[in-house]
Amino acid sequence: MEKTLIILKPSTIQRALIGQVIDRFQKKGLTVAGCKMMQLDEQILREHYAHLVDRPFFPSLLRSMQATPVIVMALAGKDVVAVVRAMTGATNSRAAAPGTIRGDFGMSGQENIIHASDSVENAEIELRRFFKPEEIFDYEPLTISAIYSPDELASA
Ligand code: IDP
Ligand code: MG
Repeated sequence: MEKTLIILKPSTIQRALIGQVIDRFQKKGLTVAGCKMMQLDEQILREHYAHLVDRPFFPSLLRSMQATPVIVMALAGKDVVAVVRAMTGATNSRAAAPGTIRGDFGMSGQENIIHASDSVENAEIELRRFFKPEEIFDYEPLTISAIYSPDELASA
């Protein structure tokens, strides 16, 4: 099954929204394949946000992502990378559509609740960045046959 990385950002920890955010993914039918809390350091953030290191807001983003520990999660499901990005919404929470996580829970471009991998290729890289192989689990929940049709499962 395809997997993606999400990070519950420090503002989500501070605002006690962990449960509500995870609840959305579970209700959608996605499987939690990995989950842990960690304190991010500057080195991993410079790697993870390499496309942004030259932007003026980067120092602020670094501080924000280190304000508290974060929760990193691996989610599994058919087409999960695209599904989770759609559920996440636009980067700026004020522009994110209602019904998306950022659209429903945030008011900021920086403090935008979660990170979600933006492509299958990046999901693989990012999962390796934040998890050891043995921290990601391949198991099938008992509900799986009520979530997908047999042909969807066979091609997942
Ligand atoms: P994404 O999280 O929607 O994939 P990216 O462009 O990859 O968006 O940016 C990574 C993170 O950097 C964002 O989630 C947000 O926290 C922060 N960020 C992006 N653009 C801005 C900005 O213009 N101002 C402040 N923070 C920003
Ligand atoms: Mg991004």
